[in-house]
Amino acid sequence: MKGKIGFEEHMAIPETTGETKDFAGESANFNEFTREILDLDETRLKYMDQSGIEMALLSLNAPGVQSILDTDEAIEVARKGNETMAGAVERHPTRYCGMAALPMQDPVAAATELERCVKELGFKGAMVNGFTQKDTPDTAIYYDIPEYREFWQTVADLDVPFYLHPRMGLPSQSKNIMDHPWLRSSPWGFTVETGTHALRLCGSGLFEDVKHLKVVIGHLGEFIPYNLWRMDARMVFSSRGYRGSKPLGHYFREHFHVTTSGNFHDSTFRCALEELGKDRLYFCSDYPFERMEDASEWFDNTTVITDEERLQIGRTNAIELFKLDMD
Ligand code: GRE
Ligand code: ZN
Repeated sequence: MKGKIGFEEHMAIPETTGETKDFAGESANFNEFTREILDLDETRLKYMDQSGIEMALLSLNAPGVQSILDTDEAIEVARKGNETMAGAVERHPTRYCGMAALPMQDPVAAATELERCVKELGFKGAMVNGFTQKDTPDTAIYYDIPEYREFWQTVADLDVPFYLHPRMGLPSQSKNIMDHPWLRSSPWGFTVETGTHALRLCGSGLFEDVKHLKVVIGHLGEFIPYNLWRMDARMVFSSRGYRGSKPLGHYFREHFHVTTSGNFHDSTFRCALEELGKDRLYFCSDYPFERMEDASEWFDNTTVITDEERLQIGRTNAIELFKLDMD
């Protein structure tokens, strides 16, 4: 399919390539990977052309800004990442848009940077890589806490989607899997971490305090669609600490949007589609952690959807969600 739009399409700046090394080093040639994630011109555009991706909404790699302990440095790195994206958008306005990196260490600074990115740079949303560390390494701040309500109000006022992207959990929070490092990483831990954060948002009353928020998660919903029925069923008996006035599934269906990033598989897709409906699903690749070609080869050919639905999930849903100036 030509004309696809992807919005979990990562880039990096030299300041943020370091922590990605551990992941790329597991499988790929790190030098080649680094070249790909830093490149915003020929190579990336060539892969996009080859796989029928017309437009990529760029985002800074994980954990990126979220693992920087010093708040001033986080503000500076987010800004530099965003300026680098803005430069690429300027060079290739029909191929790229920006998703803001945000210094969540300081919710006011994060809101200010988002507003700057949307209003001055024309960015279409934000991508944040999970909880933030701050001041000391063993900190994990999640955004359901009251200190972030005003930040969320800014997101809602700007009316842009907020993409909650994975990162690895802290060692102190992963004691039960410390002797199995792969369980902390992308095969499992990323999803558990991000799914948990998404559920914290749902269960915190956030979506009642701040109306009209749109949150995006990738990897076909970080396990949540598969388990949504059971969670609501069990919470009839066990909902201590839950602060929503409606069932979990209500908030998830109302406020969350789900992408195919890094999860190119029919039966998982079928489940997400059945639970959420075609209006809530979107194509994304997760380049360069995945190959655009693999994402597209699967998406373009899966028989789970009709060609009409392919166009919707691969393109028009994203145009609507991000209010892109495209047909
Ligand atoms: C990602 O950003 O999506 C990612 C990583 C590391 C490994 C796999 C992966 O940051 O998908
Ligand atoms: Zn990703």
